[in-house]
This record gives sequence, C-alpha cells and structure tokens, in this order.
Amino acid sequence: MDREFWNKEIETLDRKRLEELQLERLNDTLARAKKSEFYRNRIPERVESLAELQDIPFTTKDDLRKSFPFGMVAVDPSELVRVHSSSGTTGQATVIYHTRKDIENWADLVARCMYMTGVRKNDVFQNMMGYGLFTGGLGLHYGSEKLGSLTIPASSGNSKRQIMLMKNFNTTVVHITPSYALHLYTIMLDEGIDPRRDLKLKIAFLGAEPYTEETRKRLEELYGFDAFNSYGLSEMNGPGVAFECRNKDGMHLWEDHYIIEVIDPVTGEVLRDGEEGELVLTTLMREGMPIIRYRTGDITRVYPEPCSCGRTHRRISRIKGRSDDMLIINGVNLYPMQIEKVLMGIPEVGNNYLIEIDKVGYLDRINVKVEVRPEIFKGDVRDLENLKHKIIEELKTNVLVKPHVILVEPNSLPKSEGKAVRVIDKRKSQEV
Ligand code: DLL
Repeated sequence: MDREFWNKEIETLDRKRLEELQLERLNDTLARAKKSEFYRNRIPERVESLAELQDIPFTTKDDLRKSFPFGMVAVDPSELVRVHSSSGTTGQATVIYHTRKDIENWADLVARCMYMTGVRKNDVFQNMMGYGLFTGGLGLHYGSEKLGSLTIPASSGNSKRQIMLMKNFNTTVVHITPSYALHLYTIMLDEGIDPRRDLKLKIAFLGAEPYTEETRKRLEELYGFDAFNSYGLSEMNGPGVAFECRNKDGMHLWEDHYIIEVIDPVTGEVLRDGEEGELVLTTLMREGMPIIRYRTGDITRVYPEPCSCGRTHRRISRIKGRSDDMLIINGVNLYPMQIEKVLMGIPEVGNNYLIEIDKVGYLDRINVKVEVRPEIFKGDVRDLENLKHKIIEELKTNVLVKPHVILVEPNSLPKSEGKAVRVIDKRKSQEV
C-alpha cells in the first residue's frame, strides 16, 4: 500500500520530542546567526528553554531592508548559491540568500507538503506561479522534482498556453494564485473548455495571497479539483512553510523548521494558542540567513487541538490579511477579505472584483466594482437591479458598511496573473 507520510517520523514526532528538537536547533541557529553583523550583539549565545526566546527582540521587514545587502548573512558569501527577493513594490526590496543545504531543505519541505495532499510520482504538476526572484515558481519546482512528479515550469500568465499544456500533458496538479485561477476559468469559458469535462485536474495548491473559504469552494466547483491552502513568505523561504493536509482545516506549520509565536500586533505580547494576532516566525534550519522572531504582519491564530491526520505540527488558520491591509471606513475597521467572503458566496457574482475607496466631503466612500456572470449580464435588467440590492444588503449585514456597488461586464476589471490588487485607496491622493 502507498505510504501516507513523506517523513512519518518527523511529521508525527510527539510534542515533547518536537520541542526538545526545537530547543536544540534554536541554539544551533543562535550560534550561526551570531556570525552575522545584524545579530552579533542582539542575541544571546544560547538559551536554556524555548520560553527564553521571548526575551530576544523582534526582527522586522525594516531591519531586513536596512541590513541590505549582506548584514544578515551568517556564512561566507561564497557559500551562497541562490537569492530571492520579496515582491514588495515600495522602497528597498528585501533580499534572502540561501546556501546549497538551504535549497535542499526547502525542497524537502515542499515535497512533504505536496505529498501530504496526495501528490505522487505519477502525477503531472503544472507550476503556474512566476519563476524568478519570486519564490512561488522555483520553490515548488524543486519540491515537485524531489517528490518525483513530472514538472511543467509553465510560470504565470499566457492563459491559452496554460490550457494547451494542461491538455497536452494531462496535468493532474496545479499551483496557482486564487485570483489567477478565477481569471483563468473565464478564459477557459471563452475557449469552450469545461475543465471538469476536458481536463484531468485533481489537486490545486492555492496561495501567495489572501482569499476566502468561499473562493476555495467556488474554484473547487468550477474546476472539479481539491484545493489546498498554502502559506509562506520569502523571508521564511517562500511556499512550504504551512500547508493543509487532506482534512483541509487549517495549515500545518512545520515546527521542525520554524518556531511559531502569535503576538498582539500593538503591544507585542505573546498570545495563547487559539487567540488571533500577528504571526511571528523563527527559522531553525537556515544556514545562509537565519531570521529570529520575524514579524510576518500576517493575522492568524494557532489551532489548540491536534489534527486527526496524525501530524503533530500545529495548524494555523486561514490568513485573515496583513495587519497593514486593514481598512478604516468612516471609523469601521474592515479587512478586504470580509467583502470577498460575501461576494464569492453569491452565485450570480462573477470571478473578479475591485474595491475603491475615496472621500466625498469629509466622508469615506467605498465603491465595490463587481463582475457579473456572463448569462446574468446579458439577461434581464431587473435581475441586475435585484443582484445589486442583494450585494448591498449582504455587505451591510455582514461587513457593517454601506458600499456603493457597481456591476460591470465580465472580464472588464484589471486581470490578475499573480497576486491580485484588490483595493485602490484614493483617499491619500485626494488629500491637499
Ligand atoms: O507569496 C510565497 C508563496 C508563494 C506562498 C506561493 C504560497 C504560494 P511573498 O511574495 O514574500 O511570498 O509574500 C508573502 O503573501 O506574508 C502573506 O501576506 C501572503 N500570503 C502568502 N500565502 C498566503 C496564503 C509568497 N495562503 C506574503 N493566504 C505573506 C494568505 C498569503 N496570504
């Protein structure tokens, strides 16, 4: 019979042993990190318990920027074999370096994630995330090759070619951002392709941007695949940090490679399992650039209960958004995902939307532009009016803001082939 785990011993290690391993690896990490300019005078030689980690200051994105280019490198630069950079659009990019061992460890983690969802050697894996400095492409690529599945390095975009590749090679597994998956379906419709009928897709990995359970369900229905949530960030390698198992209820964060903390984003206080806050991660295996207590900015919580799959590594909940994504509309706090949740739950709503915020006099106004399904758009105007009212009512009830809703033609909003821009806040540019 097929085995169930990529590495059973480590994935099911009992919690006490796992924590002992973490302490051992944390001390190795501290010793390595001390060799970098940034950490030299910032961290102790060693700690006696995991709890002592809390006495070490956080590392922020700004610290990474300031220590560009080599301030956090902990090995001789000749040992580095790869560089990745985070997708930030403003200011100095954050740069992460890897040694050969780092790349091998990362590939093994990704293979572990893929195997956990049911991918095997005989699968055909089409990687539709950008290849390059972004980690979504190369990160999954090496993991998939390590697992042994046939790997198609398709990269993102060029939708017609993606569809052709899926048909020619009988692709069974895809890696794609949820917003691109929503868009790609509309191209399939135009091309007369019904993925459930014409393709062999079984599994999808969706990640790199926030999305809702409603979007997952919608995509599973449209494509007929099982979609698994995948979380990661360049600073912690990229994809492969946390992934859903077949239960699809929270993402196992690999605690043999990372220490998890969740903090109150305002006070920095460490919260208990189950409490929502900002995720803070420490690398345990990285050689080239160890990072200690990194503030990810991502809002989540740790599941206190163990998972029935047998893996002992704790799960984190779907990321609600980044702490800096939160919008304040006339005093009401709101995450864009709360709007997506409502929209993707309404069947007549199409596969794309955009939130624009501006000011009218002293008041904030939120405009939600929503693409409509083609058959509804071409149908009766009264149905469109009813749909508009339904969206407004549901948003008012669930999100507590009254938006201005504009229904638009399918495929008319800016398309996403990678990470979608869901919000345009015009209030800043309106200030005089
Ligand atoms: O997006 C790494 C990645 C690639 C993850 C492919 C998963 C799949 P960055 O470009 O550094 O790295 O962006 C990291 O994206 O801090 C989150 O805010 C967001 N993010 C990533 N995965 C998820 C997810 C890659 N599943 C930032 N849900 C992170 C919500 C996510 N947000």
